Amino acid sequence: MTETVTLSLDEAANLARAAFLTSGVTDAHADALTATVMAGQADECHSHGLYRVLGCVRSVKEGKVNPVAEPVVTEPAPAIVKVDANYGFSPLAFRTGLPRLVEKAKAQGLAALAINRCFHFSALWPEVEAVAAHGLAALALTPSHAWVAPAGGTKGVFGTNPIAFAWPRPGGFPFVFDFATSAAARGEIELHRRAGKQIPEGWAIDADGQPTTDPTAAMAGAMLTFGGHKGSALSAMVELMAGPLIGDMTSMESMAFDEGAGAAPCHGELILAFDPERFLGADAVNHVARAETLFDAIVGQGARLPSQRRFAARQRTVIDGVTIPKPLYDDIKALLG
Ligand code: NDP
Ligand code: PYC
Repeated sequence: MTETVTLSLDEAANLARAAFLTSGVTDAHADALTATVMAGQADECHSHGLYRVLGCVRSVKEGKVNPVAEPVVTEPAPAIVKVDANYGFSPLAFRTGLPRLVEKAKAQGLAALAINRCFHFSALWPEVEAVAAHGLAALALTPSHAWVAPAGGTKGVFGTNPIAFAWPRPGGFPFVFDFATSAAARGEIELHRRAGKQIPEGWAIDADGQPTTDPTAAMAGAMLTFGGHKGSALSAMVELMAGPLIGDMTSMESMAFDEGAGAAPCHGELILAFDPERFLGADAVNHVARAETLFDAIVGQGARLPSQRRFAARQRTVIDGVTIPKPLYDDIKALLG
């Protein structure tokens, strides 16, 4: 059994922020990075919580990430806001572009935020939730590195390419899902390796194209898509919509750009926002209420909504704090010197 360490949310955030600052990122980046990994950890998304501090700091030290990058906003079309992250991390770029995305969606019914040239390491649900907090529905897509074989193939082409969606609900948490189009996130395989555990069958093949449950062999081979050809096609869509459409790298190009450094993937992200009030006018309230009937029909038969586990964790960790493996705590502390 791995020893664990429990920290209050404040203690964990202070630790993360101090570790980020050792890499030379600006205060603005350190704040945005800390908020992102703390959101992940507080919701017990262990693959995208405090564990990501290590990869972010390494990515800066490898000389790939621009630690002082200042995001630059442009508006090439009435419904489009672009943020050039200038090879910095994505959370500050998202934070910078969000207000204009919301304004444009409310003005026109739908709008897109394209983030370019960003190093992306995070879960997408904090972003779609931030959009939904303004009463908007949101969809976010981003590629990563070419670790995932297309259905029927054996070599990495796609990234783990998450898709996240949020639907605002009156007076409560939004409806949110956020998943990799691979059978599991790469971070899950990395956590299994750190914990000395085998991965489930169906997640990956080894370098010879054979099924494997060994995380190290899986990382040297290729990951598999979820749902076979369906996940494969969705993954291709993510590549296209958050790559060529917005003038940014595919997962294959991002991996080549990395040159074996092992940094976070560098590419773009597409976030779409939809305003029910613009689609429906005065009827918006009635139609949004019908969505509640749908959710009732799901939970009414004992099924759960996606993100319900996360939201329960969010409420619990405010009181109980966050618990992480001691080796992870020690690795983060070691960054402080
Ligand atoms: P999971 O398979 O753990 O979860 C996917 C979604 O399904 C979540 O919304 C989850 O909600 C929900 N869910 C899980 N079990 C059930 C159930 N029984 N009934 C209903 N809903 C359920 O996620 P992944 O491993 O695919 O991805 C994890 C994270 O990794 C994501 O946040 C993603 O954004 C991130 N990621 C980021 C990448 C990047 O490039 N930046 C690349 C790949 C992944 P809940 O959380 O409540 O369990
Ligand atoms: O877990 O697959 C992943 C991932 C890739 C980039 C950030 N997270």
